[in-house]
Amino acid sequence: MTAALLDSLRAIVGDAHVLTDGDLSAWEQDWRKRDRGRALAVVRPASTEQVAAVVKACAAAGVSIVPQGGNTGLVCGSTPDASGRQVVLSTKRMNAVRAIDPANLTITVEAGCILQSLQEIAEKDGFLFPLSLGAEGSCTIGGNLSTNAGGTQVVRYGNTRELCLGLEVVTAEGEVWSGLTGLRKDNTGYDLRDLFVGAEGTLGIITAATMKLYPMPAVQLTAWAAVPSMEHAVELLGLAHRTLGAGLTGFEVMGRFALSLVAKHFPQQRVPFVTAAAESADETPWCVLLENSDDESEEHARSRFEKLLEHAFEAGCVSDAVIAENLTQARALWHVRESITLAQVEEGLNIKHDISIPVSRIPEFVRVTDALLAEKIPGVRMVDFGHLGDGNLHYNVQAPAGGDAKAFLAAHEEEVNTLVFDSVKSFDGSISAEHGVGSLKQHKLPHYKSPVAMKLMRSIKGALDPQNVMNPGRVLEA
Ligand code: FAD
Ligand code: 2HG
Ligand code: ZN
Repeated sequence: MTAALLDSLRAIVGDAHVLTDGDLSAWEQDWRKRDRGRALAVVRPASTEQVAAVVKACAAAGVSIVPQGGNTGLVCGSTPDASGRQVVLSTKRMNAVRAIDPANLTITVEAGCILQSLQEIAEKDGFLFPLSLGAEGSCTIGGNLSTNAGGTQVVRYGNTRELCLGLEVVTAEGEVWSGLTGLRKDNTGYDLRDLFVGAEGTLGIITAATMKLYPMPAVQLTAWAAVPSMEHAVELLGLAHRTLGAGLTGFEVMGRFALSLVAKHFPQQRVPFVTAAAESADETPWCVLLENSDDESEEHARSRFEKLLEHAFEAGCVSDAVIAENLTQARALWHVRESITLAQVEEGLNIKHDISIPVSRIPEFVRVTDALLAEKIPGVRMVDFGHLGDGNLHYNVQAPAGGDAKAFLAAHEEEVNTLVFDSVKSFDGSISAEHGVGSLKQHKLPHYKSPVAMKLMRSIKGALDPQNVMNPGRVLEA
């Protein structure tokens, strides 16, 4: 049976694109190296028709499929399980731009298009594609859509879902749904597009998408501010909304310890207001990175930014600040922010919580949850940072200094997760703001979503994928 399936797959995509031997770790191992599965084969189709044929062949053989884009997901959703019975379907060869419609402000691309390529193609035509995240050099638009990725410009442009107008999808039965309409208005029944966005490959395979473009702002300025407390960071956010209006396109918060890890592991980077030791009480507990996009001129943008920071100093919610003088400085500041995840990798295994809470309640959440954790596991180190403008914190827990991180995770991961997620629930938050559920959190979901929500989700899965071919064990239990 397996040999017959492999023969069919080779006939569909060509021998060279069905990988079964050699080092398959790039497809079998997740980005954080938390999970190493084993694939029956890695299949690399080049067209929607090939994807449909692969799905039909796998479904007929009773073999499940794990769709994979850039494999940068952080919740173990894009790698196979250990059974050796799953096919990884990589979309990487499907990366063409199908169309740009400048009047409609849309671009239609295939699912395997790398996010950074999409940004660059849009920019060449004078447009902005505003999705932006640390993994943009390797993640794909299909993966972004399937996780409904967030990133650093959500405060102005929304998540990937808000940027998507249409999809082409291969269903779990191997049929092609062509929904690449590019329409901004279409009230003709259930929104199929929105079912597939954020489904993490459990309902079908996204093969192409029509995405929104925006006019490129005349100028983008970046500022970095030291703030005395999380309360002050929230106050600064309110001021920024009022002063910059729609010009506020980024508002990131970073804790002192998170930044100290960047200073420690990447000493060539200059981290404003924080040192690698991060021990001095003189060092700011939090920093904020702000981005101001302006359609008039640099002068206009700068004067609005200065006005905002002046008000913030007067109100006591900023203790120090710098505005980047040029693009190189702005990029260096963003690079520090985007390096926190990598600095955490250097520091050792950690427990990630990608949570959202109403912005107004974040300071209290951090205070209460920090205290609960410190009481339960003395010495744990909090790596807090994230998209404060969206109420999204990466509330990550690093093992106590000098300890064995692997042993720490084995002993404490489940209790730390339960403590943090219970606290999130008590603040009316979500246990996954932007990374998704994958296989890492699927067992937690029924505890934090209502029974009715879980029943509806299972009904949708059952209706669209009755054979459970698509990414089983992700989002919902297998
Ligand atoms: P993959 O990892 O390959 O897959 C992710 C999920 O989507 C899997 O469940 C997979 O089965 C499914 N999938 C992939 N392609 C398809 C398809 N064509 N059809 C159906 N299902 C599919 N995420 C954020 O939201 N915001 C951030 O700021 C952010 N920053 C990051 C920074 C770093 C350094 C890293 C490593 C990750 C970051 N991420 C962030 C997480 C990750 O980059 C995103 O989840 C991204 O959207 C995943 O895209 P991908 O192509 O790598 O998808
Ligand atoms: C980010 O915002 C990403 O940089 C990754 O979502 C978060 O590493 C993390 O926990
Ligand atoms: Zn994030």
